[in-house]
Amino acid sequence: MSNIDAILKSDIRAGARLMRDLDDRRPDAMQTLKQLFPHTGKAYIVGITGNPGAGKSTVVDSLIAHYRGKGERVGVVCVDPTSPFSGGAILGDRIRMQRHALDPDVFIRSLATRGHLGGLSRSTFDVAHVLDAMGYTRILIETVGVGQDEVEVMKAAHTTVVVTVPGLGDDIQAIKAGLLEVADVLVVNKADREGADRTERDLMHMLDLRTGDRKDVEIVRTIATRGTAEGSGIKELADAIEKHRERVWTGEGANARAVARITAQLAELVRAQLADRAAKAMAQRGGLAEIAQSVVDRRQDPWSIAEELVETL
Ligand SMILES: Nc1nc2c(ncn2[C@@H]2O[C@H](COP(=O)(O)OP(=O)(O)OP(=O)(O)O)[C@@H](O)[C@H]2O)c(=O)[nH]1
Ligand SMILES: [Mg+2]
Repeated sequence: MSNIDAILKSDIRAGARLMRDLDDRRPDAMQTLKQLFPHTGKAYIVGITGNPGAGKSTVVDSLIAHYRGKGERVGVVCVDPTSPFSGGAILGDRIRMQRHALDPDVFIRSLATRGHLGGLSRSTFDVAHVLDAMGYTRILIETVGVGQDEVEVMKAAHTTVVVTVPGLGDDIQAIKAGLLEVADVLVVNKADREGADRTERDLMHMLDLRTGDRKDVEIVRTIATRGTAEGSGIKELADAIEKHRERVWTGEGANARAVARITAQLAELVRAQLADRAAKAMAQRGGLAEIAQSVVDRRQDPWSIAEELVETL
């Protein structure tokens, strides 16, 4: 059986191997990915982002249970860009989702920043396509929403869920700045804690300030630690995601939205490839330290050097 066939038949080992090889940017892996592309496009991708510790992994874990209950096959990408020593956090994500580890219809893949410099969203994009080709019809991407990189990662998603918690206070302002802009569904998790009302009101107020289609955002309260049990809010969250899907990804306007999404992804791929080339070119000339010295000594100006370096690409 060829590698392509194995992946289309959802062979776990073949899928995991391809993802590893893609990490290493192996040309044969890239070739396989390209050949898989015609077999993709069936998965619905949900991004889950929010503050560190908001309960994203717990929400993901409960959503996995929900979708499995409906017979869907679920792929998960956990992105942990915050820490270069990411073993801990990724381990935490894994432990939180461990009850699904033995389910062959759940595939969990973790991505760390290491080896993905500037290319985190590209790696997420690649992995999502492999999962899609493997027949995982529901893909969940978890990422901490702290920087631009993570916002870029969310461009791979059809629906973006932003997870907040009660009592963040000023942090709500931080959410407002970046994350609220990308939210299609807002979650107030840890609703078993005090202050969920207030948080919901604050969020609603912020949403009121938004314009156009970005206004149409549902707020859902969850207690993710209760799994799919009645009152956990997970079913309501899944419903809100489906509503967004219907509103945006079916009927009129869906194609324009798809074109906009791919346009953003293409731009990101081009940026990532150029960054790769630049990194290689700089490594070949033994880094920039020597040239930097000439700038320190005012023998050369930094703009000309940057231009020259780009010319060599
Ligand atoms: N009380 C309460 N605790 C929760 C709830 N959901 C998650 N937690 C707890 O919050 C802590 C963090 O949960 P995670 O799911 O790891 O949060 P996260 O956002 O994935 O964290 P990072 O990936 O490290 O940013 C854990 O101790 C969870 O058990 C909830 O609904 N209520
Ligand atoms: Mg997590």
